[in-house]
Amino acid sequence: MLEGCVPWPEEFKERYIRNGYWEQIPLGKAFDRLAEFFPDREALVFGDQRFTYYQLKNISDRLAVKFLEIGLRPLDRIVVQLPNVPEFVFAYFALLKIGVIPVLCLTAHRFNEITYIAEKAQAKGYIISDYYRNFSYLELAKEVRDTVSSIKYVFVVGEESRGNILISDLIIADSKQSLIEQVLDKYSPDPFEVAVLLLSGGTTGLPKLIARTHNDYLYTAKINALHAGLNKHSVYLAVAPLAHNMTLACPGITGTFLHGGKVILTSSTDTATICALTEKEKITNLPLVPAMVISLLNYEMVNDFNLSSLVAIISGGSKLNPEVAKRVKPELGCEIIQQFGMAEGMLAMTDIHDPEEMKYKTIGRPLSPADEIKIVDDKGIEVPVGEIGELWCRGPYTIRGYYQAPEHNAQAFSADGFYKTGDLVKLDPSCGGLSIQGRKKDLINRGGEKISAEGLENLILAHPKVHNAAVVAMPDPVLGEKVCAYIILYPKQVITLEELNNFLLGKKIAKFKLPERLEIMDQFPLTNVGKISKKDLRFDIQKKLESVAKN
Ligand code: OOB
Repeated sequence: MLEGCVPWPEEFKERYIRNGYWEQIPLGKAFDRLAEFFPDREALVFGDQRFTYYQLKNISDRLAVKFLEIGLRPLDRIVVQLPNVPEFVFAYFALLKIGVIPVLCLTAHRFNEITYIAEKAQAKGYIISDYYRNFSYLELAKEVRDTVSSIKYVFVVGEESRGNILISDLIIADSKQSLIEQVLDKYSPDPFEVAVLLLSGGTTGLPKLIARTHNDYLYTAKINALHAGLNKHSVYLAVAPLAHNMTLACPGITGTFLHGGKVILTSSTDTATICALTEKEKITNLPLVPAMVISLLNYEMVNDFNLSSLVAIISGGSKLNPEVAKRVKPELGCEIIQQFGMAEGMLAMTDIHDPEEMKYKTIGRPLSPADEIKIVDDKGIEVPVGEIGELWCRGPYTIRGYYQAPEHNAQAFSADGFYKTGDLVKLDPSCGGLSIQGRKKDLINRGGEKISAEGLENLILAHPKVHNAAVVAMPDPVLGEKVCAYIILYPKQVITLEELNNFLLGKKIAKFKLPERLEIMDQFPLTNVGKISKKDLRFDIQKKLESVAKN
C-alpha cells in the first residue's frame, strides 16, 4: 500500500473479503463492466452535452492512455480542482484506471490550502479549469507550481492553456481500442491500493488527507446506492461539489453508474436551477445539504415546476432539523432520507420504510452489517444505551489512519482501530436510530462546509492588532452554523469585520472560512482549567442573536 497509509490488519482484510464486502475489483473495472452491459444508455448529462456509457468509457480510456504517455505512473498523486463538469468525470475515471491517485480539492480552495495539500501529497500534477466563477485558476496554478516543486504537469479544462496541457487535446481518438485495452490491462491497479485521496473536514489547522482504497470505496458506493434504492432508472443530480465524498460515492456518481443510472451535473446550487433541471431531466434522486433543502422548501416559485419525478431527497453533511424533514413529503411529494457521513468512511442513513419518528429525528443506522460502532464517554468507556457519547467506528470502509499523520493518528484512532469521530450521538433504544447531539471536535459546520477553528484562529492571530482569538459557531436558520470570531485587541487598537476579512483574504484562503461576525472582548471567559471557554462564547453569541430577533 502507498507509503504513509495505515492498512487494515490482516484478519480484518480476510474477513471483509470472505464476507463479500471487498470484491477485489478496481473502481475503473467496475465502471467498465457497466459500460459493457449498458453501452447505449445515457450516463452523463451537462447542459446540452450528453454522454452514453460507451462514450464515457471510451473517453476515459483514451485520456488514461494519454496520461500514461505524458509520464504519469501508478501511485503518482494528482491534485484535481475542478467544478462539476464532464471533464471531472473523464479525468477521475481515467486516473482510477491507471492507478494514479486523484487528490480531490474544492474549487473554493486557494493558494494556502492547495500548496499545503499538493506538498503533503507530493503531487506530480494539478488539474484545473482555466476560469471559474470569475477566478483565474491559471494564475493560481502558476503560483502553486512556483512553490511546490513536485508538480511537473498542469492540465487545464477550458480553452486557455498558458503553456499547460489542455485536457481537450488529450481526448482525441488516435489509437485503436484494442491497443488501449492492452495498455490499460497492464496498468490496472491492485484493488487493495489507494484509489483516491479525500480531504478531512479537519479539526487540525490544515486538512488531513484520507486514503480510500478501490475495495473500500467501491463498497461505499454500492452499499449507499443499495440503501438509497438506486437502479437503472435512477436519475441523480450531482449538485454539491463532485470532489466531496457525498457526491462522488455516497451514493454519488459512482453509485449511480454502478447501477446503470444517469447522472446530471450542474455547477450551480441555485434553487431555480435545481427545480428546472429536476423538471427537464426527471431527476429521481436529489442529494442536498440541509441549507439547500430549506431553500427548496421556501422557494416561492417551487409550485411552478413539475417535480413529480423526485423519489427521494438525500440530506447530508450537517444536521437536518426534524421540523424541516417533516415538510418534505407533504410539500415536495417525495421521501426524505437523512444521511450522516464523513470522508473518513462510516455512514448512517435512514430508510424510506423507517417509522416517521426515526425518519425525521435520527440519522438512521450504520449502512453495513460490518460497521462496528461504540458510543463512549471522555475516558473511552461505552455509555449506557440512550445516553449521549462520542461516536467511534470501524469497519470495511472506515480508514485506520490518516495519510502520513502518525502523531495525529495516535489521538484520532483508538488502539484497536476505531476512528473517533468527534460527533456526539445518542442511540434511541426504541427504534435503533442514532441522533446527533452535538460535537466534541472544534470545527464550524457552515451548511456542510467544515471549517477548522484552530486553522482560522492561527490566521487571525497573525493580524498585528490581534492579541488573542477564538472562533465559534453561531446559529443560522439556513446554514445551521456560521463563523463568529471573538478577539482581544492590543491596547488602543480598533478593527472592523471588513478589515479582518480583507487581511484573511490576503492569506489566500477559501472564502467560505471568513467570519461573518466579529465580537471584541477585553478578556475571554475561561474554563476551570484556564482554557478559553468556547461553550460560554457560543452561549454569548446565541443570546445576542436571540435578543436581536426578539426586538
Ligand atoms: C460529510 O463528510 P465530511 O467529511 O465533510 O464531514 C463529516 C462530518 C461528520 O463527522 C459530522 O460532524 C458532520 O460532518 N455531518 C453531519 C451529518 N453529516 C455529516 N452532522 C449532522 N448530521 C448529518 N447528517 O459531511 C458527508 C460525507 C458523506 C456523505 C454525507 C456527508
